[in-house]
Amino acid sequence: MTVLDQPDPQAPAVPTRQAAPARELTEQERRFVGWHLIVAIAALLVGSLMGPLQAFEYSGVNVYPWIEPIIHSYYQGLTIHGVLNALVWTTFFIVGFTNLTTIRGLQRPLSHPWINKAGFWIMVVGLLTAAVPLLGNQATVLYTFYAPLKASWAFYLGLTLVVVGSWVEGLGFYLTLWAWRKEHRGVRSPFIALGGIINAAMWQIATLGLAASILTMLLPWSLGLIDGVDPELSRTYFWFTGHPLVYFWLLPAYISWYGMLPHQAGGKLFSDSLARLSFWMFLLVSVPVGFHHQFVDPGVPQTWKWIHAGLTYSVFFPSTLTAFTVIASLEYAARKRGGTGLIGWVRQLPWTDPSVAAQLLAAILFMFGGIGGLTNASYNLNLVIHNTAWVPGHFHLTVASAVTLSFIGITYWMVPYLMNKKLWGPRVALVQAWVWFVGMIIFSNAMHVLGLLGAPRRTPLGEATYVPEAWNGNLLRVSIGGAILLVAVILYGLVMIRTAFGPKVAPEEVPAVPIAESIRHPQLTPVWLDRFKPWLLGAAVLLLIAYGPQLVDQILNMHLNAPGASFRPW
Ligand code: HAS
Repeated sequence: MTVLDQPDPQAPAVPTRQAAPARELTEQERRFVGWHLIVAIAALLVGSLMGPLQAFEYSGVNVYPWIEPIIHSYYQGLTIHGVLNALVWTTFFIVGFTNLTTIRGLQRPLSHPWINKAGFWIMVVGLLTAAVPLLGNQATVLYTFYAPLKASWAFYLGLTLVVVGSWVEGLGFYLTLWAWRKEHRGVRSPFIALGGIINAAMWQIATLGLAASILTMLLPWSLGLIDGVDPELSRTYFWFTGHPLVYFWLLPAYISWYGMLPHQAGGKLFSDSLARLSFWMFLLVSVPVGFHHQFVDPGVPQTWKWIHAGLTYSVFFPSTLTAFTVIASLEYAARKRGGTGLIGWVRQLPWTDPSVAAQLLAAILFMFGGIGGLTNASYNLNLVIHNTAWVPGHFHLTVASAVTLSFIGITYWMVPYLMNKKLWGPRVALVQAWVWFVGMIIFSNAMHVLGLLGAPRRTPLGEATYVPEAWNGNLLRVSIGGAILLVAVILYGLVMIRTAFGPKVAPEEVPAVPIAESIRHPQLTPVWLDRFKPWLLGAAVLLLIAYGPQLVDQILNMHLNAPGASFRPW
């Protein structure tokens, strides 16, 4: 027994932990969550096939002329890759996963399941609407769709519907939490449910920027109702949403790292209070940092860039808190399994479990992605790396590793759970996680180095005439990393498809949702870490201070004079 297992003599009396059997999801609920995952995984597999094409292009292997009837250019491939992987895979996975964490965390059905169903179908209609111009080369505007690049109206409408659908599902989550709280007065909300719902609330605040951009400018412009757009204002709106978007992706991985992975590793959550604190901090400071993506934009005064740079350092804090708490939880688990030594305990973690290994490898890569984020956030260092290959290097360690590899790890228990199946080829799944890890190290390291050497991002460098000798080795390493990642994607597809089409097993053979108990009873968590109001109020005030004056100024000085169509470069 470790010190942490001994009862705290100062602790107030708390209700004993419920011994009642856990309420797992019903068949119908599993099917509903499963539909989200089908769309998500299909988007990941298709989108990921586009990535290596760009990586190969870097070393001069240009496959686009061969696939011309389907994909017309490097830029169309890049747009499909970004939209499917960064927007569709993530959003559908996250909303599906939040359904699961809400239902399983609160141990009750959704209070208004029809609201969530309506939300899901709105998202699907939106996706199909956006897919038509995307595949038809009428929305080759990259995943950031900066004006004055102009897409078909259907692309903007489709994206709007996906966001609206996610809001509607969010409403379903709030109502369910509200119903649960009425039934459990004075009881702390279970962490995995609360975490998902904080993320949904942060997403709703964040996407106000996107809504303003599309509804007041991009959609009317693409429909010909207004003649032009204001590119600066549209970028400001975009990054109002764009930076918190990265935490919308990240927080479900954090739910798993805090609330599930410790259990999978054989231990407990080190601190329920710290886990909640980090989620509330994300709600507070995720949004008012968007100008760190606009350090070089001429229309934003320097003072505001400095303010957002400072706030960016505060959004660093909940992640360092996460590193501390999750590593402490893992150490606790490993020592229980006999681990010893300052870092020797790491060996005792269940590395042969593909779900655990994928998430650990994702978190290790995130340490490097996080350091890169710190570099990006420094106003002066950002001038060196902005718009270079460094930036995709950074986000392949974050969204494509910390997030995507974690989600992949989660699907290794979640898909069998939802479908009453056994995971096909656990060894193949384990190899898949390691192949991803190795491929990503090679790929992202080369991209970072290329960025420092001055290689621009979003450029078919294989075609460029100005490539200096010093870039060549790194361009080749990008292609090699891309090829290894392609193998990892194929292995993932194989495991998922074979699992989905494998035989059903008896319900008792299907592992339950892994939920980590916290070392201290959650009831000992301070009540202010369980309340939405103070944090929402704080977020609104901070947002008004950090964005209000600039938004008012940019709106009052708006110039709708960028015509758009003449800028189509494809
Ligand atoms: Fe970023 C650009 C700053 C995090 C994604 N970022 C991007 C873009 C994307 C992106 C997609 O300040 C490009 C957008 C575009 O297309 O233009 N980013 C940051 C900062 C952080 C950060 C300060 N980014 C993320 C995350 C992302 C993401 C997370 C996706 C999910 N980023 C920037 C800036 C730019 C930028 C500028 C603009 C660049 C430019 O000029 O264009 C921080 O939140 C990072 C904090 C992270 C840490 C790491 C903590 C480590 C943990 C792991 C613990 C390890 C464990 C494993 C548990 C402090 C939690 C233990 C293992 C055992 C075996 C024991």
